[in-house]
Amino acid sequence: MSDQKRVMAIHDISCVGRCSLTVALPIISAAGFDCGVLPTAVLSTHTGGFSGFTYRDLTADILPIAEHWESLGLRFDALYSGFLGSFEQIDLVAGLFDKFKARDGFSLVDPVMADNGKLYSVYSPEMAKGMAKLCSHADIIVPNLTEAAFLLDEPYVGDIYDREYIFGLLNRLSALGPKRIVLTGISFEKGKLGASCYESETGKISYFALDRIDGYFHGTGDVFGSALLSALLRSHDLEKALEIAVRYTHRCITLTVEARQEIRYGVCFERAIPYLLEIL
Ligand code: PXL
Repeated sequence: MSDQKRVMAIHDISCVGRCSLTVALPIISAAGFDCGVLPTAVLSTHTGGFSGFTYRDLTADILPIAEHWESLGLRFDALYSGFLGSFEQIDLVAGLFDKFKARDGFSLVDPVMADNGKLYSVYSPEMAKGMAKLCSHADIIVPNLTEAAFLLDEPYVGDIYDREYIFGLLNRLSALGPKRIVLTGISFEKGKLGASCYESETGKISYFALDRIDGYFHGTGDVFGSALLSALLRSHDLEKALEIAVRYTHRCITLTVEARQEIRYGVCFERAIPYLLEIL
């Protein structure tokens, strides 16, 4: 057996716009892992900020692909899911976790479906219920505040919350099933932005934030998730992995602002990869 850890990234391919697989694959590969991909859909661009995008749902390919992997006896040290192409993929992806997770491996679900209080245009409220079911099969979940509200069928509170609310939210999310929860886009101090995490086994809650950079930056959830997963595979604990992911995401955003990139084309995560390798 190889001592190089193997990852399966289950996201869409948005051909242009730097999110999902065009972010996860390079980051996880650069971190030194063997990263396979299972595309859930192919879109000409992502759905945020572009109109007229094409959309090919790849649901029908998942089972045949999984059957072939099964014949190869494959197992993955981490399975990482994000944007799904259809409601039916929820059960299929849960099945992949059961079948292909290595003995000491983990599944990480980013329940990509919403931001800023709203579901993405391609998703229905049904999808939110389905995502909660997929999260119940996951070891780690990485929702933003909007997704957390949808997962729990609770109102979205916007920017108005305190530590107590976030700690309660972390607890209620872990009651869905996952042992480790990472909530992104959290701020407990004016002018800061970061993430908070909870581990049900120890009851430990952590928070790490850096200076907030004004604006909405596309694809940062995928940048964050890919860095977090890489840090966990490098055997950092959840608290340290969260800090690494916040630092890397922050650096990507800083470089994007400096490069005066058009926001809908995503963040310049490539230029911050040397920094990620330094802090990993
Ligand atoms: O980054 C999340 C994401 C992934 N895939 C597609 C998206 C989005 C967010 O808008 O549209 C297709």
